[in-house]
Amino acid sequence: MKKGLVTGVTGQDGSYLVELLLEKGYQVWGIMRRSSSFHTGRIDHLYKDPHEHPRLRLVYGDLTDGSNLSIIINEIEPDEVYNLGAQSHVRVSFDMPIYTVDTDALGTLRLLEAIRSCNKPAKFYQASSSEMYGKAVETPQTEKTPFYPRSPYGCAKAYSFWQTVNYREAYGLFACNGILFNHESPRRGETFVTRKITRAATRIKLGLQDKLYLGNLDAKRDWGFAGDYVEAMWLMLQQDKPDDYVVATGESRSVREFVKEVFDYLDLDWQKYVEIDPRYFRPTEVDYLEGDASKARKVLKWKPKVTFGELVRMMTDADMKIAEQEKIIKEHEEAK
Ligand code: NAP
Ligand code: G4F
Repeated sequence: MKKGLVTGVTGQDGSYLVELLLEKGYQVWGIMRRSSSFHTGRIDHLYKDPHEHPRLRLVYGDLTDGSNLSIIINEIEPDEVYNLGAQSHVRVSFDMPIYTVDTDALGTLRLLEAIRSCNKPAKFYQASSSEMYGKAVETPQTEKTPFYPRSPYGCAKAYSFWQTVNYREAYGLFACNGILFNHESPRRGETFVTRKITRAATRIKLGLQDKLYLGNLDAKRDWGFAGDYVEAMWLMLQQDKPDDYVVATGESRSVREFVKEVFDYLDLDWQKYVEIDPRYFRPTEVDYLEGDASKARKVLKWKPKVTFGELVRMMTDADMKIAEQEKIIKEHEEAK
């Protein structure tokens, strides 16, 4: 039975990837940070019943703690390591640059060192990001497009990208970068713009909220579905040779278009509810991302399945269910 180890297991992608690896018959270990509150909501359905999923184990660890990563890797001797753990919020990386670099850049290096010094070095997947293209020098972006990162997060990811390439070339590690463009889902963190919009719009529809405050509506992103993208991660590690791949839909839309699509779906006029709050502007913005995933299509035989419209409806429907529950609780409390 193949052994997979996933950092960032409690995050959006971690939860979809673990589902995929379990489906494929892997024994899976997830590295989880210690927290003072529960943060396993995205994977509770996978590990709460150990009889149903005896092949998922969670261990405590942190990308800032190299000795802990070495111990975990040496004990488990995984076949495949997926490094999804990160301080993944671009705006927050301006507030916490040192922590972001420690986790997202040095954390990758710590993991690569732990793998290199293991008796049986695992195949390695690095969660690289389209944020590395930043002030993009060409459109669409491919594996050959030079990087121009625009945030501490983007710089940290560019560092990890090159360390991954260098460990492949210097030590012969089977190490791959997935350069993933934005991917969303009902499990997306609520402070990323898509989920912020679907949460707010559904609450507005049910009278639970009056306004939605956003930053730059002109930024354009290539948005896909997270469930599709984790399949590309897995495929990269099943190839004969390690390599780097762009994973994207090839379609780009502005934040304004995403807002309109969601509000239209709910039969609401977005202009009545959306206001601009400069707090959400970034010191340097990434204006326009659009990926060319031709290489992934050709070599991995991967393509996205969920369309933009389907993604919007999937997220809005899921958040409507949450808003309905919130409304019931509110009415119950008001009746007391
Ligand atoms: P996410 O939902 O924010 O999940 C991040 C995960 O990393 C969480 O499990 C988090 O744990 C964990 N983590 C944070 N700091 C850590 C640390 N110091 N040590 C160990 N774990 C830590 O992010 P995502 O959307 O799933 O993204 C997965 C990866 O892909 C990230 O590396 C992200 O940068 C990258 N990426 C994402 C996208 C996208 O559009 N989603 C695109 C390109 C690349 P807690 O639950 O404890 O916070
Ligand atoms: O949803 P976002 O915060 O995602 P961003 O910055 O593109 O980063 C995400 O995708 C990257 C891949 O390219 C990942 F590597 C990264 O980990 C993360 O998953 O913001 C998208 C756009 C930005 O241009 C931002 O300025 O939306 C704009 N925006 C406008 N108003 C807002 C808001 N973003 C957020 N988070 N909140 C707002 O109120």
